[in-house]
Amino acid sequence: SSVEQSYIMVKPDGVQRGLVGEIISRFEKKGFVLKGLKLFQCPKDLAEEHYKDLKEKSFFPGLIEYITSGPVVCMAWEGDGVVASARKLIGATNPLQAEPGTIRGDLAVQTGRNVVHGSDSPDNGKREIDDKLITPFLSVALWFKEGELCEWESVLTPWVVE
Ligand code: DAT
Ligand code: MG
Repeated sequence: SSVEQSYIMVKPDGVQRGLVGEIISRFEKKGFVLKGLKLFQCPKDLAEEHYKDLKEKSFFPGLIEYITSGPVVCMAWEGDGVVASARKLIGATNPLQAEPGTIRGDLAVQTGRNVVHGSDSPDNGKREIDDKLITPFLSVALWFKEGELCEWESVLTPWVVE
């Protein structure tokens, strides 16, 4: 797909706390289109690759332990401007600084238990979901395998974008 996609993940605390439906609902209601969805136990090597830019941070071992501590819900959401918009819907990394109305602002209190991930750039969206546009013949995307994404059009799209 050539349209922008964001990798959104309900982290293990969000799954344990029963927030999966609530979090999915916010992206559905906004008008983005779900192209991939699965419950998944993240292995340690994938968690380390996903967060590789943070590997020198003191909190890195705790972050990896947290992300691998239980199942996560992996999602691919598509739409115009979805990456930046999803970051706004999610709110600031520290939930105490996240605005009310955002997912973290409404549902979380601590940076180390901030319930959800969202891609920070369109290129990272591709790296996390579907990187065939970067490397046409070799997919090395992190969270979804070949065949796990659905190519479909929502009948609502013409009512969301003109
Ligand atoms: P974000 O998830 O908002 O993109 P990030 O990419 O800077 O934030 O960090 C990834 C995750 O790492 C973040 O969601 C929670 C954890 N993290 C970041 N900074 C932290 C800190 N100072 N202490 C503990 N965990 C932290
Ligand atoms: Mg980030």
